[in-house]
Amino acid sequence: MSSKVLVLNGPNLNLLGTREPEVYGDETLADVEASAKATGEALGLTVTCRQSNAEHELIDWIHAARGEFSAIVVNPAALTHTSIALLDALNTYDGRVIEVHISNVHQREAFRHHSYISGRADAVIAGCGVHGYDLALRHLAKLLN
Ligand code: CA2
Repeated sequence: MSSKVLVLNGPNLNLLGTREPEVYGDETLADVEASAKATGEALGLTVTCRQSNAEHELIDWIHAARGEFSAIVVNPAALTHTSIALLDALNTYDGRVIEVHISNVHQREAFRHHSYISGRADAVIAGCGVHGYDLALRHLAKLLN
């Protein structure tokens, strides 16, 4: 279990690479997930990737991660700014949590400046593009090994 990492992506991130490339880049979610798996493999981590547009599904996956995954990398997308339910779910989880945002949310609209998740996260990465997922995995490799 010590090397198992769950990468979770929230609402609308299935559209990565298809719209707003100036904000989110031109890589697709499939590209991001393939890269996360390859980076994980190189670091000795087994990476499982999931994306949902449904808050309850993300919550169910976090519950199921207890005792199964030693860390979660999560981009909660817009739920970052709205979801106490997602925060409560992460608070039931004992492993490491890294919050990733592709864009620099602090350079954007004021409503994106607050995150319900950051207080629970062990680290927060924003504004590094999709490279942020790789950075999160590299940090986890240090923490977990
Ligand atoms: O920068 C990020 O990663 C965000 O989590 C992305 C969310 C946004 O609500 C957060 O404030 C910051 C939005 C995800 C929408 O994804 C799309 C991707 C491609 C095209 C359209 C939407």
